[in-house]
Amino acid sequence: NSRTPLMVGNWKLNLDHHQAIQLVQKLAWTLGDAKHDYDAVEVVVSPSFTSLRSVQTLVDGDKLGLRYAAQDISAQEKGAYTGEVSAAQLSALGVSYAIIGHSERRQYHAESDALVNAKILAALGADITPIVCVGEALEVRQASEHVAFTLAQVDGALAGLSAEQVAALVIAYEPVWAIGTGEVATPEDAQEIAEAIRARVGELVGADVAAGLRILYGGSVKGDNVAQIMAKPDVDGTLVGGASLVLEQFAAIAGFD
Ligand code: G2H
Repeated sequence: NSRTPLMVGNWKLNLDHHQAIQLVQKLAWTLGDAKHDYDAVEVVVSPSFTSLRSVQTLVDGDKLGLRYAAQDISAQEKGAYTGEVSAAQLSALGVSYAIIGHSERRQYHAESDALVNAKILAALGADITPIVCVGEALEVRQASEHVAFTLAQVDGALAGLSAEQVAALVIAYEPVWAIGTGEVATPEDAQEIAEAIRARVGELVGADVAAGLRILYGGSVKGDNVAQIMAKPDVDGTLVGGASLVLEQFAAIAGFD
């Protein structure tokens, strides 16, 4: 099955590298004790850039089965881009995924669909799997324009990508009004958009790629709501913020089945 469930913990701007090592170590032990099958449910954590090297070196993800994601990635390859971190640099650290176009990047750093598109290409060029985030704000949902809005973001993010390139990425639907607010989109809301995204990807690059594409839901996912969300046919995983910082919560999410 090309759509192996994928659980991603997005730690956002939390934890220094000592704390990051501790949490990743405890998570690895907890999942190890539970005999977690990483081939059945992929588990990824996304610490700050400053912690990636530490977690990679001290808690060997390859041995454990855990994978790591960066929370962002530069669209640039190298050169005079102060503060940026490149795909090649992340790849050299053994980072497998990059979260791209998270709503917080779009909101606080004015990231456009065009920049998201460029970052996707940069990640793919270094064999890093993009986790491309899309989703609407509250006003958009209240105006019942959430499907059209989200699909326009998908179009912008995937513009010019080949079928092969789209097959190598993951899309995460995160309604902005459900992020960190305790408001969870209903499983039906998540399914509605995931299904629409899959259909749009089918139109863009073909039904085969769409059928194999992993689509995640993100927004106040917790141990006690993950099963209902995962039960939806077009939802293949979750992108978890707050609850991924709580060991018991994220371990429960990783073992949802
Ligand atoms: C959405 C999500 C993780 P939370 O941003 O990306 O965060 O689970 O805290 O709503």
